[in-house]
Amino acid sequence: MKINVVKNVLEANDALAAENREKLDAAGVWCVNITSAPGSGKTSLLEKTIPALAAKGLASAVIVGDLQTTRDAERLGNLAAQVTQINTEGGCHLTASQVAAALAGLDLKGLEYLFIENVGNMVCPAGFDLGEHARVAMLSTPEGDDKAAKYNTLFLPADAIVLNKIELIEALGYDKSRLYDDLKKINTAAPVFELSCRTGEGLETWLAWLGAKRTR
Ligand SMILES: Nc1nc2c(ncn2[C@@H]2O[C@H](COP(=O)(O)OP(=O)(O)O)[C@@H](O)[C@H]2O)c(=O)[nH]1
Ligand SMILES: [Mg+2]
Repeated sequence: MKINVVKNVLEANDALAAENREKLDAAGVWCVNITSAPGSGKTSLLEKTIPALAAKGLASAVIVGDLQTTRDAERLGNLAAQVTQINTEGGCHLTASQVAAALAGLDLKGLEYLFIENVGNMVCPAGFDLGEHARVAMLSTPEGDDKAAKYNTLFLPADAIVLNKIELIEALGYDKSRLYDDLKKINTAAPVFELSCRTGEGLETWLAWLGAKRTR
């Protein structure tokens, strides 16, 4: 008799994440999981990204994770084709099973992109595959230029890194060379997008990356 043993929580999560990815692949939906500290600008980035994609005829859905409230879903409700809010009620990251439940409630037909805004946290989301095709780790200048080094597990598996609030760089004395020096030791494959959701600077390059990756 063959006995299957699920070794740990992460293994069970990974199996469900693979199912999520298969479902998204079958529907032709490309999924991006955005992680950062609270306040880096994840929702702001989606507020800019989703209408820009819609203007190119590309429809997006969002799954947004927070401990409580539907505030981010309300911010994105009029912009995205579909929005689902997951309240983790204390959980510090989303899991593949929560995303599977959210996917069951989404109509994937006609969607090109699914964005997952993970719970604001630089530690817990790192180990949990949700079934995404790309993982985006976000930083913002007010957090300080040492955060990639301190929270390296978030940046190790990232397919892209976003540095937001770039228009504040001088006022804050943010030293970009410290970030890039740290990233040389953590992740040299991921492109870094310096942008500002406030001024719009740098958003075109980010949008071009989203378009090119999805097509591939
Ligand atoms: N100055 C500045 N503020 C920003 C920028 N992007 C977002 N914010 C502000 O940062 C705060 C947190 O943004 P939010 O999108 O809610 O972050 P989230 O918690 O990561 O989803 C809000 O007050 C935003 O208006 C930016 O590029 N520049
Ligand atoms: Mg948010």
